[in-house]
Amino acid sequence: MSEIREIQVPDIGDFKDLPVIDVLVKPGDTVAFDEPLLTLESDKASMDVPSPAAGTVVAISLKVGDRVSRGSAMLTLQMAADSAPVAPASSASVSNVPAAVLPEPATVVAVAPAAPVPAPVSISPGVKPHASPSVRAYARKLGVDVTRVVATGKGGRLLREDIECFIKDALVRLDNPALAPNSAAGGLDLLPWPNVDFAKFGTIEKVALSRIKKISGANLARNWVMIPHVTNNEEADITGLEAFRVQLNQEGGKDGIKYTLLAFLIKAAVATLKAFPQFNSSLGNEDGEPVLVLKQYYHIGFAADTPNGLVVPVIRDADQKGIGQIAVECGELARKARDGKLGPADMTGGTFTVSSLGGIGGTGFSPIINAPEVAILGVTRSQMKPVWDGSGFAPRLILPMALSWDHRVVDGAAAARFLQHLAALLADFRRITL
Ligand code: CAO
Repeated sequence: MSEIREIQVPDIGDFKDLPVIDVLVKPGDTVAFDEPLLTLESDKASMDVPSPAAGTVVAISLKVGDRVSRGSAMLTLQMAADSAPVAPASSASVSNVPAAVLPEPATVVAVAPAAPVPAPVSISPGVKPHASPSVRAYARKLGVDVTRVVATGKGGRLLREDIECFIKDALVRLDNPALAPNSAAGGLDLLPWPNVDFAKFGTIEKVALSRIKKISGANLARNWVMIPHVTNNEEADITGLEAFRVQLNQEGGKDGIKYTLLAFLIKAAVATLKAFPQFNSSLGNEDGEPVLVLKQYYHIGFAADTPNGLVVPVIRDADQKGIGQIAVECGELARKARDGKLGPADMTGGTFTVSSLGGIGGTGFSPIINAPEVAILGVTRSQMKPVWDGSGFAPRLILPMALSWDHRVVDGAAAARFLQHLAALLADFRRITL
């Protein structure tokens, strides 16, 4: 018989004694890895606590209204036979499961191919979504009609942050007539999303979106609609860099580090951001006036593909780290991302993002900016190409690069110079020391 384990509240940042506002499972329910088990509420947000493993709920250890902190017992779970162990097995039949760390909702990935991204959730006008009493009270207090709010919680439940998103969105629309519906200034007076019964046309299967996909979908849709994106393309000759990287890896070295192209890209991006500070900024607001917040730190996010969706872990202070250390940290963070173990601190504070599809393929794409950043670099697979050197064609390894940037902050000439600078660094990495 499979093992029964006690599941505890994971790392919830600095929060303590948070009230349980909803218990989403009951004894006998089967749960999948990452499926929300209960909802906690802080003064700032409500958060779903995901299951760290797949299995069947044996017993619930708490009820709505109880207060919990990291390590509080939530429930006991009979582990699914094929469930990956979430903790070193204890000799007892009931053991503690250490915290899987909750990703911070607002900072989960905001990059994707540039094809229009359908919102992963929908509003049914006039239909009241399921919401806890405290969320309803919160909506009433702020005068929000819950039937107009996009619910992103499990099973279409309305969360406190859905109300906040709705209000922020309304405020932005007030400030920006072009986004207001029915605006004389040409607003986004969109048709409702088509509600099609696909089963009429053939066999279908419905699959629930992962929590990460729901959150990232909402972020992507907002970023795509609200940021005036432009994408510039450039090619970098990385023949010498790739030879150097391969040589470093063949030497093996005492440290056994795998030097990745991504690590070199991050280092070169930092040097380029230093030369073009407006790309390392965010749009802010000071007394109602827009301001540009230029950051003097270089925290570089990188898009990581995981079974549950895209996330963007952040390499902090990349300017102060060597390429070896960046490569090691990228490897560790990518592993944590795939295991669903990234914590809020791993994903916050990014100032610029690199999205590398090179290991997979492609000749180009337009990444969506990871707001509140103002630019993102996308790279695809490098290829040997014949390049005219003045007297003949020489085989050179060419890396396609795409830079998406926010036209409220940057303009096309600056973006072209940024990419030229980056391409020159990648073509001759010695320039990085200048
Ligand atoms: N061109 C050619 N080959 C490349 C390359 C490029 N631009 N970048 C990487 N490669 C090769 C590497 O040389 C390596 O090959 P070897 O194993 O033979 O050495 C292989 O691809 C894997 O590379 P890697 O170990 O360096 O990993 P990575 O840096 O390519 O990827 C990570 C790491 C986390 C970026 C990746 O796992 C990932 O998640 N990528 C997807 C990101 C994504 O989805 N972005 C799109 C967001 S928009 O929806």
